[in-house]
Amino acid sequence: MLRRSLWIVILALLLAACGGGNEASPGNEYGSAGGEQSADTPGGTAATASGEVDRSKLSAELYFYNWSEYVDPALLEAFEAEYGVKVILDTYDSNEDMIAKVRAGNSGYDLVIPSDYAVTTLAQDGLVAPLDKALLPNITHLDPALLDQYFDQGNTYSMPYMYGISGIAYNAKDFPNGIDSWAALLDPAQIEPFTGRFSMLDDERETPAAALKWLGSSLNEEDPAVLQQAQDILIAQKPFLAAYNSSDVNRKLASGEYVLAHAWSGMAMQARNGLGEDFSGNPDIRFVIPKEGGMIWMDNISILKDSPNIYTAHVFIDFLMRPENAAQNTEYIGYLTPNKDAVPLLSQEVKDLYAEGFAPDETVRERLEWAQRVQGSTAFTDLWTAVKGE
Ligand code: SPD
Repeated sequence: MLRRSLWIVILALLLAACGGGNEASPGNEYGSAGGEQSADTPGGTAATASGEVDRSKLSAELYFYNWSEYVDPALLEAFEAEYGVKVILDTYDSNEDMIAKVRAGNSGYDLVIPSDYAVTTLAQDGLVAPLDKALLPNITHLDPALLDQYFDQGNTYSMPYMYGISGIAYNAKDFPNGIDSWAALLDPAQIEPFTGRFSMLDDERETPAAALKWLGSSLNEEDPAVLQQAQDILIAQKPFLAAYNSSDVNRKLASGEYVLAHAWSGMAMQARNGLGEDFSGNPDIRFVIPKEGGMIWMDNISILKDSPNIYTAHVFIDFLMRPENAAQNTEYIGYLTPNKDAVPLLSQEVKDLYAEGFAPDETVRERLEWAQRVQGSTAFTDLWTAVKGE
């Protein structure tokens, strides 16, 4: 009897030793067996609703594919310091570039940040993994009004990361009377004096949206005749344009190289305030949503279906949703946080800039529109290809 118990103890010790200790195992957080497991079947004690993390299941690395200049690097360091997981960041500047990379397969990324309509695309194409809400207890800090949106009802595949608006950033020294219309960027008579000193976003939904709004249309308009007009406007603008640019508009506005730009609100905020130790801001930068209206959008964090690190990816998302981390990130990148408990933690400086126009007030909200995606339609891709190829 005694001998049998001893064998059971020895067997248990051997099994525990084979199961591995608390060290992270590169490439696959579930150990050396190599098989992919979903967060729904985590194969052991999961992170619980109390926020406990099972460190034995963490991977050594996490590959994060994000928009450029869209996360405070100090937060990635803090995550590594707390959990021993190195976050490797790679960046893109448009949803379409990100989707193309992910669609090609074997991207190697665990996490991506698709905007609203791009979440739907990734979900419909089966490229993102369903989220395990039990591993995301900090979801309680998110503003319920920003959950359950049209592009991912039930937040099956995505958690809100940041949201923002698309309008015009400009230098008040060059435009002392301000700007109130897309004509400032699209009317040849108005842009001719600023030839080579302004940019438009390099984005197949954003830039047609500016032209459509100037025409008085919805930014989701797909009537071929209206789209042709928008295309003509953008082609007529090209000789005056410095560039289509979605990457370093912040720096170029801050330095004075651009006097005017089609910009995302946070990018304009960075031009005004600077970005960490990367560059200093310019106090003359302003941001406006033209009277004809503009886009409101939300970027979301999703886990790729073929991620080998699904558990660790959940831990990272939950870490970003801690109010203090969401506030730190928002302070750094200047967009708008969907984290209601982070808002009171923001500095007065950021709140003042929001009030000055870098965030929409009630009146501005009324002229904002979300981008919808018509499944199977290539209307905007076709328009953009024609404009860029001209
Ligand atoms: N540099 C980070 C920019 C993030 C902007 N994403 C918004 C896209 C909306 N169409």
